[in-house]
Amino acid sequence: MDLAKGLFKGIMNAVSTIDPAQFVPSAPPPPRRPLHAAQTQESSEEKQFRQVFERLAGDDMEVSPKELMDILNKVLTKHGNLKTDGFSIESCRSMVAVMDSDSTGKLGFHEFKYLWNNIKKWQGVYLSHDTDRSGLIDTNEVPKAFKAAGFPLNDQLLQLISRRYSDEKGNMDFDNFIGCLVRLDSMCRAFQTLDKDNKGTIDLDIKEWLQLTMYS
Ligand SMILES: [Ca+2]
Ligand SMILES: [Ca+2]
Ligand SMILES: [Ca+2]
Repeated sequence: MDLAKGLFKGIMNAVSTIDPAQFVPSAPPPPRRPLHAAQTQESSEEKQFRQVFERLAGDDMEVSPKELMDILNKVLTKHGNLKTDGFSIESCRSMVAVMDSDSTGKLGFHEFKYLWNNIKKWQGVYLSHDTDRSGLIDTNEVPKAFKAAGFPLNDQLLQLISRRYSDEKGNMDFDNFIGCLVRLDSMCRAFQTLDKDNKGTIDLDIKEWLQLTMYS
């Protein structure tokens, strides 16, 4: 019990010096529109992406964690400059959970497109901040990489994140980097949604807290 208390206190200390106004999570996915209305307004790029999505998603027109894992790992085989042990089903379940805004358990077109665009953007950040070309983001590269991704974190939070997402040498590989940013981005968006008066604090009851933390 004391251990849990100490751990929680440590996390709260690390987090309490954070100014949420500094974070720039990506813009939230667009609100859902009737399908036919959405499709007629699409640009040619969106139409192309929709065709790709339909192939990936299969008959149910949604991307499951397993489908997401297969897609990401297939794409990775074409990028030898990214070190990774591959996306695990557990990290894909987590990414689907935090991106699943309509609670279907899978990713629909807009949810998937939003995730995909973020992954592409953060892949660029990863490559441009792997300054020693090791294929990994090491301890020295982490702060600038997270800042470039829109999250200027303080040292305490960086240490906390490293404990969870880097190996024992302090190296973060590509799947961990993406998994971490997907979660960080969506938690910041959740915070901003809940912080209705923009005061930098939120008020949750146990049910809301568990909804937020257990489906993530
Ligand atoms: Ca599917
Ligand atoms: Ca969904
Ligand atoms: Ca590196």
